[in-house]
Amino acid sequence: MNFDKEKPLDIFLNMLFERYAQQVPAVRMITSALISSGVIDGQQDIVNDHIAFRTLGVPHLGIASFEKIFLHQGYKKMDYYHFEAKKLNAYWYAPPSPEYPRIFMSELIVDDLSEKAQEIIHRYTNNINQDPVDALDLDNGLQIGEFFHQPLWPLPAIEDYRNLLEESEYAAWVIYNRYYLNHYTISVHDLKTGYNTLEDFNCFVESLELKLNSSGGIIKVSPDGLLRQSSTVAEMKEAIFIEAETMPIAGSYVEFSERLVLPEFKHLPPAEIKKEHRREGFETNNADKIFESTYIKQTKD
Ligand code: OOG
Ligand code: NI
Repeated sequence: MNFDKEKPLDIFLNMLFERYAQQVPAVRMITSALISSGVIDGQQDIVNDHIAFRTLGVPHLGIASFEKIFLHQGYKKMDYYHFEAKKLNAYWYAPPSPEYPRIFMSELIVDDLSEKAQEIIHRYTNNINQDPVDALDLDNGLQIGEFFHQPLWPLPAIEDYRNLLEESEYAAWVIYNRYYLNHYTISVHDLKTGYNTLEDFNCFVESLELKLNSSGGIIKVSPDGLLRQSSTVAEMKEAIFIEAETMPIAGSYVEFSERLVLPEFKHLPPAEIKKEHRREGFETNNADKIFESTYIKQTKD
């Protein structure tokens, strides 16, 4: 990531990344190991395939609110994805120019949860009676950066967190972590030989003693075979709830993606392959499993 520091998008993406790198040890571990292995000179040499956010589908919040931030920066809304069992909707957004990451934005369909879970969520969000994004100056990168890290609802009670966790691990994650960056994604096909396939990259990550998400297999592959993804399991962090109660909860994680060259561009010499010659977008079945990087089944051991 080598951003022109003047643009609001550069400013808030850097703010998001800085906090994420501070909070998620795997981020710096992987970057440092790539540097000491001579693969890259620094973070700026890693191509960020996409970043992801999670939201709650309640009035004034959710995708309809959150996407305004990115649409204003020139992002284009692309395909829709639905996750029946997890009760989620998602879209991906194409960046205004190729040096910026794609965005994967999902939302919990709160109306589909039990009465009890809805009651818990609404207790936290009921005071929000207008879209908080409408109050932002979307040309002010610093203000947007602060918005991502500023709580929109009170710190949860531990029993509310536990109750949500039982029904929707996604709901529990958002009630605590809010709009923190959920993950960034290292584009492995942009690295050098020995690191530029997901098989090789996963070996390297495992050599750092980081655990990979095994839901649906370590490497998630789209039906066309061209989008391949893996991710670390979110590290558990001791979280502080109201009344100073604590409990370890899932934070954020790191993803790795390999986008293969589309059949119609297979004839191009490797040096001429650009982003637009590779598989675009996302894949419902891959994403469905990647969500589980913060789920207990993956984080428990
Ligand atoms: C997003 C999971 C999906 C992808 O690349 O398909 C995803 C999340 O965990 O919020 O990142
Ligand atoms: Ni992702």
